[in-house]
Amino acid sequence: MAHVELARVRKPKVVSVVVMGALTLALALSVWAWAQEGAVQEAEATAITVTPTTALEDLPQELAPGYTTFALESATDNGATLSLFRLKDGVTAEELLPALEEIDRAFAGQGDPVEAINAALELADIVADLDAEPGQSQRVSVVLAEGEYVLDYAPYPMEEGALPARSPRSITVGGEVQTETPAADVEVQMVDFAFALPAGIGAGEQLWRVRNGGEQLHHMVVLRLNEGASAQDALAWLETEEGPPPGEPAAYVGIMSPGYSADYQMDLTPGRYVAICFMPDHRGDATGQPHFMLGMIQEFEIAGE
Ligand SMILES: [Cu+2]
Repeated sequence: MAHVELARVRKPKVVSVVVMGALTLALALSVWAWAQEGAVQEAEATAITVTPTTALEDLPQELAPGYTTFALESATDNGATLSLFRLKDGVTAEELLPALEEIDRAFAGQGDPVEAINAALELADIVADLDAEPGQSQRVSVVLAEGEYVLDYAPYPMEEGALPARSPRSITVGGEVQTETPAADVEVQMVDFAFALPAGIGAGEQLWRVRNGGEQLHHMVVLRLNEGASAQDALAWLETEEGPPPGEPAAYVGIMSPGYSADYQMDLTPGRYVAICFMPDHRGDATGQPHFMLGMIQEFEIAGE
């Protein structure tokens, strides 16, 4: 099955997939698919759910601050992404959209992804990021601060090489905090350039709180390693893209800006896993290298029950 997944090639979503080769890209994209099974649950506190039939103009334009869940369900024949941006002071939603489209073009080979990412980050932070393969769903919970937000929904382009059709919706977050933030089972830190995962993470349903404590964008693709495979094998495979992959996609934590954290309901089986960040080095010297080349690849274990 993994080979079938890997053979599929689709256009990358926004910021997710920069300097990767085709196979790596396909792997990262197919990760979204499996992520769903482990990460999806019905939520009582879901504030916003977007499905293929959602009338985007009917989504709430105002939300209370505090713990909020966003859910994305994709169509059976086409996946989709849902990203939440918090606008910097004085920036409007109308200004953000062209910057996002510039990123799309850069990833399609018409521009410099690092420049395009940094330009967009001048306008907004990435608060949450969902990606659901065809017929799948994914959800994330975040603590919203007051401010002006843009929720951007984009079905995957139907044609190879086409750019996503973005449907941004403005949301104002303000007023009294209405919700409580639950305690997390597992806390994970992402920094430049490493993952800090606690030892002894339990199997089964676990609420992971993943924080970006670095100065660059990060995300986390989780692979379940094949018997006997290691993070070294994963790195070697990512660098060469030769032979079968050393593991299967198991979960996905979306892109987030520095200082943000997001909750994902995981449901991993006991075994050895590797966490990988594909974001390009986009600050300082901005080599554009994927973060896994700079150390952001970490093996970890899910303990038996
Ligand atoms: Cu990273």
